[in-house]
Formats: sequence, structure tokens, C-alpha cells
Amino acid sequence: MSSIDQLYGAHLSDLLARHRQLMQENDLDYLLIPSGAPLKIYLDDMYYPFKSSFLFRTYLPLTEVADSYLIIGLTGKPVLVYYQPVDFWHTPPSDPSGYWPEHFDIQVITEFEQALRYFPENSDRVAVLGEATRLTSRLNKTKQNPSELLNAIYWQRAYKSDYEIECMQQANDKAAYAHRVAELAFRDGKSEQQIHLAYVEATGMLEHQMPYGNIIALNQNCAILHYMECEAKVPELSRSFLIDAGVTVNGYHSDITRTYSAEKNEFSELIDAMEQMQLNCMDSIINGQEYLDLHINAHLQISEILNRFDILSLQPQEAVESGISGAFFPHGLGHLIGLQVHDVGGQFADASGKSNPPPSAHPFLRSTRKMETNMAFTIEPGLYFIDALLSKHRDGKYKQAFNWAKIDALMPFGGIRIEDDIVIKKDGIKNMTREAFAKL
Ligand SMILES: [Mn+2]
Repeated sequence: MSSIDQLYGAHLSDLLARHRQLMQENDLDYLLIPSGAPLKIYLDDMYYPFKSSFLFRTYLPLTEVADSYLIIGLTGKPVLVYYQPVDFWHTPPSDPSGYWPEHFDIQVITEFEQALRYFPENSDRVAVLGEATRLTSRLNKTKQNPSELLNAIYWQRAYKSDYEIECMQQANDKAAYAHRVAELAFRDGKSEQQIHLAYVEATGMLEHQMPYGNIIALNQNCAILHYMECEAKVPELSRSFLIDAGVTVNGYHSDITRTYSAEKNEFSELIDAMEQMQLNCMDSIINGQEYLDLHINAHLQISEILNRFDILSLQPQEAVESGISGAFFPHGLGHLIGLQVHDVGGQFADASGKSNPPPSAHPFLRSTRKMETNMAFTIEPGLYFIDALLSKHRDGKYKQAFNWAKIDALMPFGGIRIEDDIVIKKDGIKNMTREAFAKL
């Protein structure tokens, strides 16, 4: 028995115990969880790539199985209604295999409607979790996505089991290897599209199986936070390369960013400074601290770099308080990660789902949770030269504080982001991304 088998067994029994407790607190006898139905392109005979619902994937490592259902009662093995149609047009889902089937009472169906045989009765003691299907919408007495139950599930999801951490570690291991292949393609003078294809091939997966659209940017495109155009043409000069790409393993994601300079120059020194700043930021984490404090501290550290490199003459405190640091670092320091790249519940104040939004000066911060044992986060500070954000300051109140000549010289390099996936442990942090790169 491999370790993932053992870890999954313990993970699932703990998950079921917690969710059954929540079912009792919410007067429920059953949860009915659809994997989801594929979405057809309008007036076409083709479908968008299918990804099963993350609620379904909370229990099962099945990322692409459609029209299946999980039924969880208060006792016994959960029932998995597994749709395996007789289909000569497409490949039907393979027979259940691996470390998970022994934990389920698996009922294979070949006709979509046969799932109804296994559904619990139509009653308010049943909750349907996820997007309604044409079968679940017939159950008009059931509770559809009761928020009290879901919020408690989402709140708990931030705390990862050893199984989940192992899946994310494997997702980091695979991504780190592909990142290395992509870096070599950049050093080899390839186009964004060629680097993108090299990355995907190195993961051993297909493009639609990536956890999110790869961000593969050269030169000034590194300043576009969610750049996905993947230019096919090789640029005349490749100065800089920013890659933000992950891998999915058993439904769990990695989300990794690295930035490279083609040559040793001021931009590469800025990358080194940001790298050191990112490491310091992770070293400074105290178990139980607010993520928001880490984010604000990152603004101070980035402002210190801007000052040290003679890009901005303001002292760090003033750069942050005036909002100027946000012109260089406009996004949040990071987010929860797990079954979703941006895992649910990042802005919850408590298990009831009460909202804890970030302060108005930091609107894009996705996590305002405390950083507690077994929670997984990304740490992804950035420093960019984004014309759309900087241009308004060229005639603004603080225009004298900017070294415009230097900013104009750095603009063709775009920007820097360095992103690791970490887990908070009792005695420090586990950096899944750095561990993965160290194994290469
Ligand atoms: Mn991220």
C-alpha cells in the first residue's frame, strides 16, 4: 500500500466525520452531490472542456467524470453513482481504479436517468450541493446549496489534511520540473507560444487539464498581470520572462510564478532583491497571524526596494500610506489554495461565512484569514512597471518622487512576480514549491 492510499483513507474518514456532524446540526439525512454536466457550446454539437464540481472533488480525485453523483448518508460507505455510458463517439470514463474505490459503494450506470434509482427521497432532509442538473432539479423539496452548511464546509476547507498536502506537493513537483523546462526554452530564445507548449508537454498533461490558463510572458508583457495571449512570434530580443503556471494532481492545484532576466543587469538585480524579499516574507510568518498584516508588510518591503534602487524617493512608510506602492504592486500578496486555485473562504470571518473583506486600500487581496496550522496559501509579491498605473502619477502630486528615467528604462522588462505555495505547520512553514525545485 503506497502512502497516498493510507493518507486518503484517513483524510476521507475525517472528512466524513466532520461533514456528518454538520449534517446533524443542519437536520439533514443525506447530501447529494452532482459531479456536474458538460456545457454545450451554443447551437453547436461540441462541449467546453469539462471539469467536475469542486464539491464533488472534495471527496474524490475524479476531475473529469461528468453526470455522476455522490450520495452521503449519516452512516455507511458513501454511494458513488458512476456514469459510464456505452459510447462509440467518445471514450467513456474508465473503470473505477486506484486508491479510492474501496471506500465507496460504487453503482455503475450506463443511462443518465438511472441515477434516479439511487437518489434519496425528495425531502427537506436532503441537501443538493453544487450546480443543479436536470435530475436534481426534479427534487423540489430538497435544500439546494444551504448556505449555513456550505459555509461551514468552506471554512473547514482551508485546513488541509496530510493527504491534501501530499497531493499539492506532487502538483508542485510536477510543475517545478515543467518550470525548469520552460526556463530553458526561454534561455534558448523561444517564443511565448513555444515556451507554453514546452511547459504543457513537460507536465505530461493536456492544455485543458492545466489548473488555470498559463501566463507565459516575455518582455513588457510581464507587466500584464493575467497575460494569456501567448505570442507565436519570437521577439527580436528576449529580455525577461515571467511564467505563472501550475499542475493539478488528484484535483489539487499548484500555482507557481518565477521571473527571469536574460542577462545580468539592473532588472536581474531587482529580481534578486524581490526573491530575497519573498523569502524574508515567508520567514517572518508567525502561526496565527493575520494574512493582511503580511500583505501590508510586503508593501513596506517592496517600497524599501523601490527606494534602494532609486526608483522611488519616498520612504517606505509614506509610499504605503500614500498608496503609491500600489502602483508597483497592485495585487494581493496571495490566496488560499487547494481544490481551487483560489480556494473558497478566503475572506470569511468565521465558519458562518460572515464576510471579512480587505480594507479599501487593498481591494484585490483574496485572503484576510488568519494563518493557522495546516492552512495552505500562496505567497506572491510582485513589482511591475505598468504604464496604465504609473502614467497618472507623471503629472500627479508625487511626480517628483518617481525616477521616471529609470522607470522608462525598466518598462521594457515588464515586471517581476515570485510565487510559492506554502503550508503553515506548528513549527514553521512547509514550502512545497521550494522543496519541489530543490529535488530537480
Ligand atoms: Mn496565485
